[in-house]
Amino acid sequence: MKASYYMKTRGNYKSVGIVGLPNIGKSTLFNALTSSQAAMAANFPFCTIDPNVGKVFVPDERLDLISNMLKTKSKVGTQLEFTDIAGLVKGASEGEGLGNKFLGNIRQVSLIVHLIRCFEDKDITHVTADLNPIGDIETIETELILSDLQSLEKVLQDHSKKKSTPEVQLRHDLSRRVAKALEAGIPSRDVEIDEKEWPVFQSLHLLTSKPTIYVCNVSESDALTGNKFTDQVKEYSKKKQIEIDPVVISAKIESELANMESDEMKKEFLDAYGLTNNGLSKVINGARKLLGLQSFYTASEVECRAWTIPVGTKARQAAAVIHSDFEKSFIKADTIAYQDFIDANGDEKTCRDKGKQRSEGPNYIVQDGDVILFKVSC
Ligand SMILES: Nc1nc2c(ncn2[C@@H]2O[C@H](COP(=O)(O)OP(=O)(O)OP(=O)(O)O)[C@@H](O)[C@H]2O)c(=O)[nH]1
Ligand SMILES: [Mg+2]
Repeated sequence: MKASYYMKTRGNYKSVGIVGLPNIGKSTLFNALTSSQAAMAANFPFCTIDPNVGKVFVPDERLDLISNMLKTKSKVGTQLEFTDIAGLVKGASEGEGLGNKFLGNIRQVSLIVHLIRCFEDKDITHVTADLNPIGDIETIETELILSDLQSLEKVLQDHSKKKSTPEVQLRHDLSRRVAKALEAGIPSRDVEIDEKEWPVFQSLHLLTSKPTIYVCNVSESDALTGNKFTDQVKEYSKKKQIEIDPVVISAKIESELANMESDEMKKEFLDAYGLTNNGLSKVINGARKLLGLQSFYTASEVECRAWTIPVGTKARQAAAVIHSDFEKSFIKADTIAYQDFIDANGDEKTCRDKGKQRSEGPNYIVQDGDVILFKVSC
């Protein structure tokens, strides 16, 4: 199985890193995502040196609907952490442009949002004279591959000094196999890894093991339709079997939207570009999907809340996300599937009467969208 399969099922989630060449709009996108001006965005390469980290609210239409139905006083969504990383350049793995430091920042994140410049603007400096999105993608991916090859070389050198045990042998063989794939230009996330090898693979902390989403930054006028550059990226992504289709956004539109206070203003602004909603939701929810995350809900007239859990989480562990004590004091999870809850207009009693509320035990595998009332002992 491919390495990213395990990434999905094990739900190893920390932070999403925005990665790309210098001066292409990474900090502009970060500011839009975090609705802030926390990151300095300016027209010169390497404007960002130290990473900016921020929490981003996950747009959640289901939570909005549940909360509207129940007319709740308070609504609390889940969050996802994003990190705005400095621009990488060719030669980064050799230390070019503070490359090793920046590559180290990528090591800390669980998923890569690879931002690609797909807008033409002579006033905004680019690393190459002509715009070449595929060349740009390959520049970044080559640096990640080279950096991983360096890491594996060290692992293999260390092994040659160690006494041979089955564990050392497994690590050695796996490292050799992954290095061979990297030498052929295949990122380690596309290498077949079996269950036994998985913990060792994870411990290698390879940059190319991270699932990736391509995000095309286009000019305002191309936000609705995309352009010839985004078509190239889409084709490339298909060829490389990237799990999530590239997202086309205008970081400029998104950052302006994020600064608007009222919903009416936002709607008017989006209408002017023929857009119906912002593109950030696709980036955020795409990242969550690739990280193998899902939500369950707690819903009452006082508060509606979404909670994040990895796919496959059992009811007892889901309860612990609300409060760590709930893991021990868990009695049962009164559960209604999302669609049943909506069909009953958010009325728990109707669900109960129709037999749509199930009393689940600790080993129940929570489903995406479940509306749950946990019973715990005090
Ligand atoms: N024309 C145009 N300019 C943009 C767009 N997105 C960002 N910019 C401009 O490009 C410049 C660089 O933007 P940043 O967000 O600082 O880019 P960055 O990728 O974070 O740059 P580094 O931190 O230096 O790697 C700024 O002047 C932005 O206003 C866009 O979609 N269109
Ligand atoms: Mg920046």
